[in-house]
Amino acid sequence: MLKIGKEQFKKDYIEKFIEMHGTELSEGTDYNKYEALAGLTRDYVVKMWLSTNKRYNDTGEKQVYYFSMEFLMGRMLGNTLLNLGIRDVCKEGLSDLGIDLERLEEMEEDQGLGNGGLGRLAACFLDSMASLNIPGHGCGIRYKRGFFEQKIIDGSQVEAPENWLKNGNVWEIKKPDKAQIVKFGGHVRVERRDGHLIFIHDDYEPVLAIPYDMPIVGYENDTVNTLRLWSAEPLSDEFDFSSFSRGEYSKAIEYKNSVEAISQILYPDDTLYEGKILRLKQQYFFVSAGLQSIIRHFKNNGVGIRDLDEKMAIHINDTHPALAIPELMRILMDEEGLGWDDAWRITTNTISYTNHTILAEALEKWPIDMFKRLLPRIYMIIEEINERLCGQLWNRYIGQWDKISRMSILSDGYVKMAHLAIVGSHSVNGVAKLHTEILKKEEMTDFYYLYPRKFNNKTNGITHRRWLIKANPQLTALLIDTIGDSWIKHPTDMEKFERFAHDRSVQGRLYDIKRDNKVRLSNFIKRTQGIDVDPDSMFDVHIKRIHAYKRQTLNCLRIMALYNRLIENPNLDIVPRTFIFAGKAAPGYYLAKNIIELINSVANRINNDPRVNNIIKVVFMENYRVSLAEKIIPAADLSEQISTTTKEASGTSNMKFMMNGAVTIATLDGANIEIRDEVGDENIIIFGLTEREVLNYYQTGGYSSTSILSSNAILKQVVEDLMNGQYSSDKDKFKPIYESLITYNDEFFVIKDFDSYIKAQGRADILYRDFTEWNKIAITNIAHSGIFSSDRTIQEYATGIWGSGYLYKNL
Ligand code: 26V
Repeated sequence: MLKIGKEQFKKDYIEKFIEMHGTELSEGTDYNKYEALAGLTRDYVVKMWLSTNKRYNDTGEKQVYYFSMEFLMGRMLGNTLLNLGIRDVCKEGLSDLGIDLERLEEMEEDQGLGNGGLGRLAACFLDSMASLNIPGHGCGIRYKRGFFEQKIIDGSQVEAPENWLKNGNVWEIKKPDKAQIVKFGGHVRVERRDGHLIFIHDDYEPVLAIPYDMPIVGYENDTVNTLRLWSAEPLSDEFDFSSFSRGEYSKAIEYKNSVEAISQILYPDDTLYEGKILRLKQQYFFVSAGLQSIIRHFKNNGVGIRDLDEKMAIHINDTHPALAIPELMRILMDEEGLGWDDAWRITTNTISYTNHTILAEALEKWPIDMFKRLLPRIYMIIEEINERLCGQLWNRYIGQWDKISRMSILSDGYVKMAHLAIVGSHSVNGVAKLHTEILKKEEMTDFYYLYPRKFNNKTNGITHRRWLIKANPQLTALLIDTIGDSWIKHPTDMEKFERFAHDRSVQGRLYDIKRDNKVRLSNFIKRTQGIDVDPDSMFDVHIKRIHAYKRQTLNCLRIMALYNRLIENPNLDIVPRTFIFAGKAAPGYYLAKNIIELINSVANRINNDPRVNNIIKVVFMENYRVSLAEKIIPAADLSEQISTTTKEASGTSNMKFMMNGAVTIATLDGANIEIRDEVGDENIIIFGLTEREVLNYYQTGGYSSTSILSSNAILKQVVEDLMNGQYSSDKDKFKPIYESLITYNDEFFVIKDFDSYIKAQGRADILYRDFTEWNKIAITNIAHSGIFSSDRTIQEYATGIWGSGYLYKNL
């Protein structure tokens, strides 16, 4: 454990400041002060980092590598200090120097190298692996431009380029000596040498992959793991690469630009698959660089190539890094000289795969022509994997050609990445019980029958260190005061808090904490959005990517309905509410952008209507990101988790909200089901179609949104309001939404679930008025949230999939 007293810290800090900036502390800006604190923190971390690596080399423990196209880390400083166990000391020391720690923490740019749930999950997992002493490291891409910055201009989303590296990044260390070369394009020649076939890759375009390492500090345990992000650079001129054309200036520039493009941008899409060659390049780039560096590391440490599967576990976060399978085969065969069977054994023993969505439009498949041209050797290996798979299927499913072609990795002119991932790994998991069942019974059922033992569930989790201890210090203090602090290392100990569910004084303290958080958020909303909101109203929060299946439309329609009711009856007895939305739409997702416009139009209308604006308010908060979520979630009363049942694989904000004492209004989808199972029906508000009903509609039809509309006057009115100029002088403005509901028969059952949603919101109103009941529910939710710590999830991965970590060794 790092032991640093306040006086020592102050001395170190002042010295660091002067060393970095060459001026006195008193002359520094807040940003300078942040840089010095972050730089000092890094110095503290570095020694531990080295000794952790030394320990891993000495013990020879199995190492886990988490490959992901996205890591949504957010800010690093606060959580690193917290995990080092010195955040309080720093806070006091800085305060002696007249500096506010939180103000410095606010100076840090979010590291937003991800779209949403999948990227944030990767970040929570890194924190949990380090905190559980599991040797687990991240491998990804150092995008120069993270997720775009969202601006709302005249109610519409406008995307601005993001530039998180503009002031440098104190957390990373560039490691040019560990660079790797990744080869694209060219041709593969086969030669026979000493009775073996060897594959020679000519005329390829070489790309230099440079790693940047970031320390991932475990919670008070002296462990520092590594997040290694790769950046693409052209090979420098000194390099002699005969097979690649040089000398021509314009070609050289073209080469430089095409290489640099690889780590330039994060694709801002989290559902729609697009066959963009740059994305395929990105995937192979980081997978190849990562695997080469891992294998080089083990070889340098004397690990025999045939023992690799005992020394490493490679996890692929969705199919995006699935090229790890053929790439590992290539390295083992072409570079290390193993035969197919040995290489295959090692590869499949090493690799495991998580699926994060069943949305068909998100399933990756690459046009074979494109694939072959970009990755000729990798394609050959995939062809061989597929040959062997199909051979197996022919023997097993004699004459069932349809089934065999359905399951093939190569079919209809495409490489199907999910099939590759399933075939080439030893474990396939879903991210919540329902999701895993749907994978087994519906989406991947053919493969489930072929490999029943590969399939398993690992319900998602979130790190309670960031999402509770860091984000909600007052609630943390209340927990420690009432039940002690054992839950920090053993989050399920939070159950002890349930004893206080009916304790009036604890209820009162919880209420006060929530109110303080709401006041803070209200001030922030005033400062950033210029809107006055009432901290005594219910904060009803819907924050996540904007997507039709997440049904921000459903939420918006009920606000429109409520508005109509209030206009009709200004004395309507309802709980005053502040409706808070935030989320980004993919730049090319027209409908999602239209939903943002609708929310903003409704906000504009309601917030400026004196007949209602002291009862309800609507706020769309700009530029949703990790640091904003950390401000909003602790202030939420009601958590909106209203996706179309079967569509949300898990959800993770649902867990963050419950842990912060919000009450959930939800469909029985994703992990909402497990939350319900934990807290009981009386402590959650459930509505909407069941899984069966939804699947029935999808499979057998029979749904008609218009026929429901004709029997519900309130709903009919709000749907008309979309098109009658009520919310825009341009009557066609919300036509995309209208058409999705009516013309295209409401794919996500917004119309169907409307009535049951309104009733559920009525129940929320009744509960909220009952102070004791509401706070009892909040306490119960907090008490049962420990199981949703990503520590539990990671423990399950370690023992059930990776065969790594302390608990595994002691089984
Ligand atoms: C998918 C795709 C599809 C093709 C092109 C680009 C691209 C980029 C990212 C993704 C990932 C989308 C999947 C995702 O984020 N799923 C979410 O994963 C969360 C963590 O498991 C889970 O809680 C959410 O329910 C799920 O939507």
